[in-house]
Formats: sequence, structure tokens, C-alpha cells
Amino acid sequence: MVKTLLRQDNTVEIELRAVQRQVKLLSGQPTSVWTYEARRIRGDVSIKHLDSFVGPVIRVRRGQRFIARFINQISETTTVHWHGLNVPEHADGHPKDSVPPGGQRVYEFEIINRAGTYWFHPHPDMRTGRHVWNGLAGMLIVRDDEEPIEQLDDVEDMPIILQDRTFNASNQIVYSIVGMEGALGNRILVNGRPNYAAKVTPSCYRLRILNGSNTRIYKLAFDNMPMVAIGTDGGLLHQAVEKPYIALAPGERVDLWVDFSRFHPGQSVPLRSLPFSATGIGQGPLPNGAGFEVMRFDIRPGHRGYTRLPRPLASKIPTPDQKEAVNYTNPRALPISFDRGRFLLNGAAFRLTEVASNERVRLKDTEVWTFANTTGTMIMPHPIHLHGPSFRVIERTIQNVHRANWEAMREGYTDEGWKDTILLMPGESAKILINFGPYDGLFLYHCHMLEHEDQGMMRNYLVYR
Ligand SMILES: [Cu+2]
Repeated sequence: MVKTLLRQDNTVEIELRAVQRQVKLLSGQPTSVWTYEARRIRGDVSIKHLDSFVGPVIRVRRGQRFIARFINQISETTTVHWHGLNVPEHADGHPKDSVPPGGQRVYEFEIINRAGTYWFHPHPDMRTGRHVWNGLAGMLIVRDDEEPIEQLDDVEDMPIILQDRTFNASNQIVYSIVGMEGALGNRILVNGRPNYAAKVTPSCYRLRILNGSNTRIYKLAFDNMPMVAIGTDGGLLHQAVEKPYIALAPGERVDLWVDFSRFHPGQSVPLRSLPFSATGIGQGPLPNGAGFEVMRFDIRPGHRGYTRLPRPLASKIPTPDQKEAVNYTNPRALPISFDRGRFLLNGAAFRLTEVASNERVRLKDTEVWTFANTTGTMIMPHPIHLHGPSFRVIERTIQNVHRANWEAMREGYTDEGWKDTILLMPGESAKILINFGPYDGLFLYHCHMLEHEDQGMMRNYLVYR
């Protein structure tokens, strides 16, 4: 009886603070960081802090009413954006809804997204790159009682947040902008830690990998073992797909299924980022496109859990049909360009609440949008992120002059599933299909290379009734 009553209260309430703190990351002096601290107030929610600046990892369930009482205790105005979650305008963390130092804001929304790996980070006007770089980013995992794989409680479920940072001689984080690319660190951190090694048993694991870097793109691979993708930005795939490597640009997530049962205790399995090339990148001490070891999995003796994936993984994902779009014959064209030293979207820079005439969409309409990364005196990769509903990728095309570099990256795209962020390599265009709803209001689309976003590579779109 008591249990039934508890289940009926579907509300989760947490307190979330942005604070400045010292953490011990390297040998010697502690590092001064900004970080989120969260605590449960009520409801069925788990919060795990990661013993670094990044985090926490918050686990919620689809269908819950989520309330985050945010308290800004850092020295700058900030916001909290729930990346990938489809939430009302007032809860989206738009820069216009900023929280001053010492201020508070309640973010309240229903979790309507599919089960999957989402995240949260600041979104203040022109300062997002610095806030994330200083340490503000956490993971938000949505589970769903209806998905078969979510029933596998014994499967090891491992958050892996990829970032890079540069530290000075006294172990402090240095905001290191490299040319027109953005902030690129010379050290790779996983879950906020350098030289990261995860202890695993010869069993199967679900890795929830988030690229929480400002600018760095990863081409993730194991040695002599394919990547088995089971989820994308917007949750689980219907069936697992094997890929030689995974392309993961800033903001993107992928869920991998890894079977360590083929290894023996004592072995160490590196996860690598393979080298790749593109125009516009390649500067700095650890350039974008350099190859390196991301982390290791150290095999320890221990329990052997699941060895086989459930089939299907999750409910079927409908094949996108662009004929459903109201603008099927005339897709909305939103080109990337470069003008007077900065990148633009839709030919214009961000202004706080400005919406152009071609940035208005009707609530409940399905539309085709085309992003083209094909013009300008400076062309480089850009991951484009849409706030609001997840979308599907219908088609990608490449200019011949950029084809060779693209061919070395495109097999790593995870276009089989729902996406909220897609990488556009130089010379690439992508058509996406979006159904707008259930919320009307003002939402953002932007480059998720955070310094590009801060320089204005971001626009509003308006969903109107
Ligand atoms: Cu960009």
C-alpha cells in the first residue's frame, strides 16, 4: 500500500549549485574550478558526484516531473541548459533567462525524452566556453521502464565524459584558444581525471560516452575490435550497429556495448582517438585531429555478467520520411558562413532575442532543414546543435574537393538514431527532419564548438502556434 502511494508521486526535486571549489587533479597544488554540486530533495533520483570538476551524473526516469532548484554561487551570470532534453522555453537555459551571481532559478519540466544519455551545462551569452572550460558540465541519464535493455540492471553502466584541458605550472586551468578553432587543451581528461583507467571485469559494459569538450572532435576506436553502438544522442537504437570507429564531436553522445569477456585479467584495453584530417584544423600543442590514447580499461578478475545483448534493444525507430515535411519540396536552408573573423549561421550573428523571417516554424509542423558547410574563406568542421526536439538525419552530401577527409570520418556517424547534434565536416551538407513540439517558444540552434557559439555562431528559432 505504501509502495503504491510512493509510486504515484512522480516528482523529482533536486538542488543544484554552481560553485567555485578546489579539487586535487594533479600531483602538487589543487586546482581551482567551477563545478556543479547537487543534492536530492525528494523523489526517485540518483545523484553521483565524480570526484572532479565535471559531474554529477544524475539518473532520472522518463515520465517524471523534474524540478531543479538552481543556485548560482559563482562570480558570473550563468544558466543551466539541459542538452538533448525537449523542455519548455522557460526551462531551456536560454541566455536571456540568465541567473546573476547569488541568484536562483527553478527549472521545472517533464522528462518526455526517450531513455538515453543527456547532459547539462551553462549557456550564458558569450561566456559558455569559459563556464564549461572552468568545469561546469554534468550528465543526465534518462531510464525508461519499458525498454528491454533498461531491465538489465546487472549490466555495468559506465559514464565516460571526454574533455581536454591545459594546466599551468601551478596546476591551474588555462583557457587556451587555438586560432579560429576554439579552446583545445593539451591533456585529455576522462570524467575530469588525467590518465584515466577504469577497472572492469571480463563482462559486458554499457559505456555512455559524452564529448563534453569545447572544440575537440574524437574518432574513437579500440584495437582489433569493432565499436558496437547501441545508442545515440536521443537514446537507444532498435538494434546494435557495428562501426570501425565512432565520430564524436562536441555535444554528441554515443552508447557503446563492449564485451570484455574476450580479455583476461591483467590485460589493459586502450580506447583511442584515431588521427584524422580536415581543412581549418591542426594547430596547437595537441591539435584537433591528432591521434592519442583516450583512456584504458584494466581487466580484473571478477564477476561475469551479461554476455549477450537483448534483441531488440528498444522499440523501433521509425524510418524518417521527408515527404511528411510541410516544406519537403523547398527545405529550409541554413548555411554556415565566415565573415569578418567569425563564423555565422543563416548569414547572421546571434542577437539575444532576434528571429529572422526564415527562422519561424509552426508548432506541430514537420520540416526539413538543410545545413551547408560549403562556403566561406575559412572552412572547418562544425557540430550543429538544435534545442527542442531531437531530429533524424535524412541525407548527407560532400563536395568533391573535401571527399577524401570526409570518407575517413563518415563511417563513424551515428545517423541511425535520434540526434540533437550533428557534425558537419568541411564541404558537407546535411538534411535533417524535425517535428516541432510539444512546446512553442523561442529556442536556439548553434555550433557546439563553444567559442564559435560565444562569437555568435548561434541563432534563435521561434515555434509559434
Ligand atoms: Cu563551429
